[in-house]
Amino acid sequence: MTEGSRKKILIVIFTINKIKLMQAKTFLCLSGILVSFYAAGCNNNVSASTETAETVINVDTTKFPPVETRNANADYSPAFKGQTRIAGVKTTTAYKVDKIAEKIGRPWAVIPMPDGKLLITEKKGFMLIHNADGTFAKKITGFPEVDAGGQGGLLDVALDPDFSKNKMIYWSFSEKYGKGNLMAVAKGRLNEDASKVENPVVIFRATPALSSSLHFGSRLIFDKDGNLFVGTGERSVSEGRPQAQLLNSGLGKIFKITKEGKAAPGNPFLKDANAMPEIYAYGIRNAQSLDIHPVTGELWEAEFGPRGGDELNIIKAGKNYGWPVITYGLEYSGQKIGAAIQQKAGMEQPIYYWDPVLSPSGMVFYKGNTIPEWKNNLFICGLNSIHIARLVIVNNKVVGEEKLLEDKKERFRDVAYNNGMLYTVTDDGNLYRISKKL
Ligand SMILES: [Ca+2]
Repeated sequence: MTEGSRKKILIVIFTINKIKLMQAKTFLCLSGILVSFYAAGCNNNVSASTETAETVINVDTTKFPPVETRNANADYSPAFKGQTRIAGVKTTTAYKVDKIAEKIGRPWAVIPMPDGKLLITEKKGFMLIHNADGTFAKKITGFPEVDAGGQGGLLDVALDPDFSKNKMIYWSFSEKYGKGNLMAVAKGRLNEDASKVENPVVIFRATPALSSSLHFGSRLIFDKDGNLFVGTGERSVSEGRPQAQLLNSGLGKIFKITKEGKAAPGNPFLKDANAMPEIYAYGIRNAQSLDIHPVTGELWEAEFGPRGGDELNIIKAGKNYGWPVITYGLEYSGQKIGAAIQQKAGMEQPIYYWDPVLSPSGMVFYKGNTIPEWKNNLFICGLNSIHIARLVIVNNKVVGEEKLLEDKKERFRDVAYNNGMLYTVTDDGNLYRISKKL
């Protein structure tokens, strides 16, 4: 962001605070004009003008240095200013962090249910329901066997958009298959007392199977049309890595499938006879973070880089996200990867990257207004980095970064939003609630 555009933002904030006193109808009319004014003065392309003015209220991106102060692993330069090590921000609204459950094993995912309870997956192959206050409610069994070990197990879960009526749930897991294993997606119906999943059936497999306990991805998220986005990895073995670039392989991809596991209508490679029709985007290393932006409706993804080069991407149909051809990271040995290039025509740039790494696991947009400065901010769990990254985003660019919950010194595995609060689960088996201090 340029200095000039920052000033314009501040003018917009000031004006909006003043006009909050006006009648709602007048406010709506004026804010449209103000947003247009801001958009016109900004160097960035504005794809979602309604996002802009609201997002930056109370966020001052001029006070603090970048939160990352360590040396980078690679000596690569970003493709554009602000692609890494953005200015630091600090939340000014008072909030509290409560540990509301502990000793819940190895949780991998947490999502809210329509009644406010939390559905938590457990890597070993079952799920738990906890009440909103953290107390244990149910253990759900009946899932097909998982190939546990390493990064494998029962991984993500998503509720059917019509869950209240049909009680269908979808989950991803590592499955023994052929001579190896792979990431599979299954669905089943939660029974009446929510203790068992009925009629589980695998609807999709990210073939081919390889022998590896790593890089299964995965995340699941429904789009507004009721199709399911699925992110997976390239299995972190030499045989799998180059397949991230191959459209006839299910490794290192983002898929879009129907509730039956078929290619979603409109998928970008439906007419390519050599491509898996379920592929939505490719060139992915290991996607463990997906969410849909609450204003733009676009799919956002975070993925693990190797040593350095963790990425935040906006996933668009048919696009190539570059792995392993372009990357801001190095091999774990310190060697350069491939031709050691970071940009290439026809390959998408991450909108943000980390070196040293964040190790991004689950992520979620803060979709409410309870903590106003967090509205539409992105919260990403860090594993090795033992914090939750808060990213302030304006016009699809990261403009501020904050480290949250550093004092817990835990590996954050997944984070969910519900009713103005965030819930996060850790590898130590703790469930935390982050809420506004009243
Ligand atoms: Ca990439």
